[in-house]
Amino acid sequence: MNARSKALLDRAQQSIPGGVNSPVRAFRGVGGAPPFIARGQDSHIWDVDGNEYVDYVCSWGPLLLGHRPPEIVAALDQALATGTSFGAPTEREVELAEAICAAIPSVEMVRLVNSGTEATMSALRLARAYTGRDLAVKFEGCYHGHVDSLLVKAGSGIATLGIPDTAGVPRAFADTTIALPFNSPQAVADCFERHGDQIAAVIVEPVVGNMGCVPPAPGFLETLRELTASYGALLIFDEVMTGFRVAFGGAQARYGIRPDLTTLGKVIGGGLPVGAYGGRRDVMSLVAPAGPVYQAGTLSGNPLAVAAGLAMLRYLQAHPEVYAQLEARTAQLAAAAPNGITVNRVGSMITFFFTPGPVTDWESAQRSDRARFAEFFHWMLDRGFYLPPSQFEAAFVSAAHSEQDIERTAAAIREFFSAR
Ligand code: KE4
Repeated sequence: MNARSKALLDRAQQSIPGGVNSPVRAFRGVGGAPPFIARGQDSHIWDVDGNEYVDYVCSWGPLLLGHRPPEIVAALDQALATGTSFGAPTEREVELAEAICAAIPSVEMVRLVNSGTEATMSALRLARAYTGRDLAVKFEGCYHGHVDSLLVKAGSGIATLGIPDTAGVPRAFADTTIALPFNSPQAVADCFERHGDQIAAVIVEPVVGNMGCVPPAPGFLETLRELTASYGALLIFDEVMTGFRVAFGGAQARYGIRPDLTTLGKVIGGGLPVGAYGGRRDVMSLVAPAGPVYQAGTLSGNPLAVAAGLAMLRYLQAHPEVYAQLEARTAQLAAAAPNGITVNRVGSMITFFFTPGPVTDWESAQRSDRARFAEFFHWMLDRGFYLPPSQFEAAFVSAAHSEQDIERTAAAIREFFSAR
């Protein structure tokens, strides 16, 4: 029953494009109308019609501790008591910057922004300034936010909607980006042989979440590190999704790679709008007002988002056991899938691809049966399990997901496949 959601969608579409403030929320990838959410608590959300769900979207990654964890709610209450925004430096921003730098050794300096898109846009501008070069290399199926020049063969909502390459991006911008197959070291080597002296940076999701979850093949990240170093390009790890999720130090800690720049978001905001970019001190020192690379933001480092982010990072630092729990519970979900379904998982990021697989890049991800995924999605939704509404997205498990949540979800997954 979702009469109120349906009515709200009709109403929303009069004043908001598609009725949503981010395309993937519109369920275009799975059909049907999205439930409008009324509230969340721990691992559950309730829609405006009173339906309850176990939430595996978790706001697309930020809610590593689930909805309204007490530590973050308390930090927000405390911050609210002293103001919401000053547009001036505050001590807590320094504490969050220091916490990020302490957690991720490659990040010697960091700048807070308001979204992952701002982070990747700024990191790319910085890399171009530092190298004096224009070209960027990205990978098909990876999504780095809606940065004009990076909306080339992108993943996430672009892949979900099947938009070849978004309208409104001038050819000249798109031509500064080279898109290569993920997990293809030879393609990268050939590209550097041809364009190496013009490449400012390689930007990569070290564990892809935006074509669905696709781990790096052994040696792939190492190849990116070696080639960028040898040709004088910068390696940017886009850890907006993986940062503090696949490990406290992010994917770079998990795979032992030291990028030149790292972009962050999601978890470091604890559910409020925060992004960040950081890395080598000699590179970051070019950022205004210390250097000539301009980047700014009215609400960058705002007290509420920083308070939530700081509470999140401090909790994770004090409770490292969270990561073992996330691994174990997400592995239980993975085990529920039958043969013929490819389950890719890294930590608490997981995707059920409806293809025998393996799924190692965008081409193999696209072989998935989207109609079958949509059927699975709605079968699960009708039974109270809220998965990402797209074959090309990662699902997320939080520390709030209980053994019972996981067991019930796994049972539903097994029942779906046993019945068809
Ligand atoms: P935002 O601008 O949405 O905060 O971050 C952009 C971004 C950058 N880099 C990576 C690796 C990302 O995953 C994202 C955003 N992720 C999507 C989920 N696939 C956000 C969900 C949405 O677009 O509504």
